[in-house]
Amino acid sequence: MTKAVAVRLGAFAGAVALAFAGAFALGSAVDPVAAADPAPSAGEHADGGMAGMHSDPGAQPPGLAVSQSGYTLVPEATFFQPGKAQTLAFTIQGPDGKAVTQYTQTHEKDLHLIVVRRDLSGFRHVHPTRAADGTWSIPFTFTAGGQWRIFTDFQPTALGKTLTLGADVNVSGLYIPVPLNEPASAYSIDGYDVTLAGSPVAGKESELTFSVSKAGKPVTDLQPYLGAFGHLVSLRGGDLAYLHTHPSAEAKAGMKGGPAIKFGTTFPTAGTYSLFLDFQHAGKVRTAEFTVTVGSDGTAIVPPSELPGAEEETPHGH
Ligand SMILES: [Cu+2]
Repeated sequence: MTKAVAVRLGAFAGAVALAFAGAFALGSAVDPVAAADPAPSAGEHADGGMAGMHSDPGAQPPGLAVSQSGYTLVPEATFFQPGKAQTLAFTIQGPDGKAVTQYTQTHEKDLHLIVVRRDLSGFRHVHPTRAADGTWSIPFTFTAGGQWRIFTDFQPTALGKTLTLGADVNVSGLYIPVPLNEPASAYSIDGYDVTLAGSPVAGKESELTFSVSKAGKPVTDLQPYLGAFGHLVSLRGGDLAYLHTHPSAEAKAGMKGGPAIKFGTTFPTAGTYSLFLDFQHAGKVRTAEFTVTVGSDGTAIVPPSELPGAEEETPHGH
């Protein structure tokens, strides 16, 4: 491990342990360290995904820092009450110290906001609105006490590449951590059953296939949501490093998708990841959650024989 990485990891751990003021001070202090890093390798991709990770093993995945490439996430408030509608507001401060107001859309939005408690419960993917002065805000209700992480996924026009900056905020009240789901290949929500198949290998692009069914019938009319039939956010266990992937197939208004949604995802390291799949059907966006163990040898999430193959499955009446 290089010294720069050690310093950054140490500062990050400290930031987590401290209250917000300390966290942001450390966040700023960390940035010069990042700036002192060698130039990004040719493998570093402009899409902010993890595609370039394996070509530069020393690089940090997105979402671990409050400040990167001269841009800093500055929350307006970092203390909240649970169970109460409040305003979650922040700015993205640019290299000139001013709030950024020029963004390039990614997945049909200028900025994507992911909010999740540090135990990976309470996941939300929402889209705040931006005021003329660059302040982003959204009414938000934190469901329970604890330390929560907010991720902002955006592309400043001046930078020309996507950044994911993250910061912790505090929600008062009793904190009862929720254990992760056991690794499983099926998840049910609101009458929808979602299965997951794949054999992810650390450091390589792996195909993940989700299949959506309802009452035993494959859903074949998934609706486009933000330009795709599904959005997948994966968070690494232990540090909540962030991967946002979307299907290679574009989805336009009026198109129908499903039951299968395929993603090419590169998990940077072996370990446990929490996967959150947003999909839209009948006008509503739902999130399916999976715990996935990624190995270095491509072990199947579940034997394919146990999965309902999207193509083979024959819907039938009763
Ligand atoms: Cu979004």
